[in-house]
Amino acid sequence: METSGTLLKHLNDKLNPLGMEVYLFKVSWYNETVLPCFKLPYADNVICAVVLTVPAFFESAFLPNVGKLLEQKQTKDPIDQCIAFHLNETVSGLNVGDINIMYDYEILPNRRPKVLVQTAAHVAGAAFYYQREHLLKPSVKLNKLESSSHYDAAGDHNQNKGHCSHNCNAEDGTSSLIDPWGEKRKIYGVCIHPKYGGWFAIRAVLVFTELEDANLTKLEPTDCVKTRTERIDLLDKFNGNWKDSTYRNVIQVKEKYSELQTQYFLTLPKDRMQLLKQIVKNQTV
Ligand code: B12
Repeated sequence: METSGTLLKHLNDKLNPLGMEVYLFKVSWYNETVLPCFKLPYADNVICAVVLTVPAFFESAFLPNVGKLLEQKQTKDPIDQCIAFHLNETVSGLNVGDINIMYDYEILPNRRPKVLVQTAAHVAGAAFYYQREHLLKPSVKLNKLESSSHYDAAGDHNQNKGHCSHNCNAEDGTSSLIDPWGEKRKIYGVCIHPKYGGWFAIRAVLVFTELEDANLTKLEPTDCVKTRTERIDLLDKFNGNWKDSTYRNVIQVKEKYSELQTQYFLTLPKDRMQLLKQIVKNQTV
């Protein structure tokens, strides 16, 4: 039977060379953070892994297999198919019992996401999840009672819970209660990776349902967008102009998506097959 340490090593040994990163967390860390309607139905010490794809994924794992993917004539999105293939292959043969793999795009019959991958990335220490609440003061510690979650316990959208009662001041001297977007506008949060800024995606959460570790060490996410001004800028860019990708560059990054990868993701899903056929044609000349 694997321990959480040997499991993490196995996952990263297999997935790092493919441009994927893995971070572990306990169910309790996630469940303590989200509203009841999003909780995962597992015991507190059950081990989970959050899986990211970083810029190298496209060239290391995806492009080399595009030819094969096209031959299979699947209806599933080719990137999703590629990720599922590698995750299944990576966990096959592990002696850990039942594994529940939940992908970022999976939605429950009640139309809620199966798992909130940004929260998972934050609690696992993979990438800091910046939300509207982080403007209240620098490095504010959120907790579920103070945060403005978008659903209440019954799962309804709730946009009026965003006010923190603290009268804390931001580092630039302005009142923490001033929210630049006003009460009504919905502002989505975004995770920033310390090495890749916004040039990554959070693809899946694996639940190792029979593996428990009460002593798993908690890795804190790196807070790399520190000031209120930078955080406003980040959320403005993510919510206003995400298509221009400037939100991804809010910190100095070590590596970003190649031109081809950027072109691929900016292509409408319905036109991606055509682009892939062109890529395969170019690979063979
Ligand atoms: C539905 C969805 C959308 C919807 C709605 C967005 C939303 N955030 O609600 C729409 C279609 C608008 C959308 C758009 C985009 N999306 Co989108 N989307 C999702 C999806 C599938 C679910 C998000 C969701 O419904 N959340 C529900 C709400 C309630 O969650 P929440 O706001 O985080 O609230 C929870 C937290 O606040 C937590 N909480 C409470 N207190 C505290 C305290 C702490 C410290 C923490 C950590 C958490 C926490 O509890 C709350 C729940 O109870 C996720 C993937 C996933 N499965 O998570 C991708 C995801 C959020 N999208 C993503 C992206 C990139 C985009 C787009 C740029 C398009 C794209 N794919 O390229 C645009 C940009 C947004 C925009 N400007 O419009 C990325 C974000 C990556 C990142 N770096 O953060 C994700 C994670 C997908 C991925 N594979 O990486 N998206």
